[in-house]
Amino acid sequence: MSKPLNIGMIGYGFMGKAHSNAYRQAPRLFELPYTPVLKAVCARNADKVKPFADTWGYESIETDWRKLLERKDIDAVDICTPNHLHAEIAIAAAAAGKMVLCEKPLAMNAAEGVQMVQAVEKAGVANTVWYNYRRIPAVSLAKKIIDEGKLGRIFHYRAKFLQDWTINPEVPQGGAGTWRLDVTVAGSGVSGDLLAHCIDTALWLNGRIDTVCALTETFVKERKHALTGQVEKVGIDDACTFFGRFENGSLANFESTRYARGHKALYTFEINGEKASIFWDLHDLHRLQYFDHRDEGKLRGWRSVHVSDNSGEHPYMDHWWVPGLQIGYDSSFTHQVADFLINLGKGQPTSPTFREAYETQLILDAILQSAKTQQWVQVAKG
Ligand code: SOE
Repeated sequence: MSKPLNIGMIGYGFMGKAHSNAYRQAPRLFELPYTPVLKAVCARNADKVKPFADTWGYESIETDWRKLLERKDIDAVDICTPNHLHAEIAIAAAAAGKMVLCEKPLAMNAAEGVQMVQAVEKAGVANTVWYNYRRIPAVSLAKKIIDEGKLGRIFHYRAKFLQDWTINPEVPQGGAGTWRLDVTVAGSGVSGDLLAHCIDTALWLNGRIDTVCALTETFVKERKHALTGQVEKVGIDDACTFFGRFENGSLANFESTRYARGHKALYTFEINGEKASIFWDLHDLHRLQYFDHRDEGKLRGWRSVHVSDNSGEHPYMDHWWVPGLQIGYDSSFTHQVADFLINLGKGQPTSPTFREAYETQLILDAILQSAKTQQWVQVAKG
């Protein structure tokens, strides 16, 4: 018998929608020891949050997150707010004995991140950070292939996350939808927003990054602030490129920008090993490209694996349709809910935990420090 797990979600933007959809989908597709119950959604504006609650079937609304944390009928708090509120809410939620699921990036910086780790570990509450791309089946398959040793020694890890939605200088900073451009709310620019995903996947697939050397640029130096109406200095990084070295000796080459005209969410990674290479592209997310040097010479070439086999060979796909029919971006969140609840049933953590996501914060801090000082920086040990 599946037991109810009462969710209290804070925030209702793009991620609120993605997570709510996942809570609805997961128990219908997976056999779970707990069933998410959408108890309450919280946001400051009741008029705005009420239609959201009705659409997704939340039983109630709150307009003060502290009230939500006081409620005895909430088991798990899902933080979908802008980044500057993650730490305060997560620390209070853990102290109130709630499980915490936090949107990425974990925190504004590593100093905040470590306090969040300490809070959930002290309280002994289940926790996870929504680095959803790990759970795209093709990416999960990449992990399986690497862990099986198919690539052999890894030489290169190359990742990019390219967008183009802030090229227009008229795009404001601050406010709903554009808070990602306000450094006091987002903490950083593309590094915390986009590179954070690339780093999380890389840590999972290829291990710890030891040293980094980064370059950042803010192409539009001033923007109108949506809340104050004033033209203000822009404090975020619009673009960030970094090199580095993984602990396993392989070289890191990462780039993210919101100024790559024509690219909306081009997240790609390529890993080159001694025996084989893999390549993945978010715009073609159900495919994993694989090259194996051990193949017979005359047939050797890149294979495009359509990750849709439902016999158990392809991660998660036995819960979906018949072979050949693909699934999308939204499913990565559904998989995270399913994994979280299955692990909860077994008393096991769900990766990335706050502690694991803190590693990403340490790298982000090192990147920004390197860009500022124009020096190579050793990543602090977590
Ligand atoms: C930014 O545009 C954004 O929505 C990120 O905040 C998400 O984390 C990423 O998955 C897609 O792009």
